[in-house]
Amino acid sequence: SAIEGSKRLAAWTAVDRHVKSEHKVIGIGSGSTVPYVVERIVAQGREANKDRVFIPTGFQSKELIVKGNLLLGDVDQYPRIDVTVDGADEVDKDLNCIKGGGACHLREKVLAEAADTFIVVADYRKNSDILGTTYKAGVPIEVAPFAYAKVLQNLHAIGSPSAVLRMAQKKAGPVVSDNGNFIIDAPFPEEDMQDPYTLLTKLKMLTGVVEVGLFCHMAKAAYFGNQDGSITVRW
Ligand code: DER
Repeated sequence: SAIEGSKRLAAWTAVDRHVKSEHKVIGIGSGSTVPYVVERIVAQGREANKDRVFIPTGFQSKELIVKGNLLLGDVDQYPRIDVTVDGADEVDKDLNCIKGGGACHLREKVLAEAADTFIVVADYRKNSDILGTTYKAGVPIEVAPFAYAKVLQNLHAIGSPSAVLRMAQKKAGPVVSDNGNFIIDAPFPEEDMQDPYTLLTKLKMLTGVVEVGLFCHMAKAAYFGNQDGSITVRW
């Protein structure tokens, strides 16, 4: 499909440009675009990958690394990462991202911050001016299960009356992250989404919030595959 092709184009272009032979510790994100990232890294060959280590951002990410016969590493052992490549749910004109559609944004943000270079790869649906234009489910917020009702109450009071606990599709009850926490999806009006950093600081202060799916001032570049087979790069 055009969307899969655009994901692959974004991923392959980003890997070709940013995962070079001198890069040895590589953070691998989560979602449906990063499989093309791993595919392209594997295609660099055994020689290029033999002295590299790959750090996952969750169970799905770990499986990609293992299935790619790449060496799995832990962020405890490799706190400094050369480059992290990850997807996003939406990217604005200043490269701020909504992330967490896959409920993986806590570990993703740790590896994005730990990397010298953090690169976002996405299909054309994610390329926006203002966050919230295309990704309408709201800001993903990872919360301690004990506190979720209180966080929901506070979100309703500070401008997200439609904030909801993310319920699982193929499991009774809420989505549970790889860290054993719940996810709340909190839609905010456009004026809040125009200043994602201010919103991020407000949300992080809510007691019980573990991490917020707003990645501000973190991405060095974003690669978007377009419907017509071209590529858009923003930095
Ligand atoms: O949860 C995330 O942030 C993931 O990176 C994910 O949302 C990316 O989306 P994708 O499946 O469209 O790559």
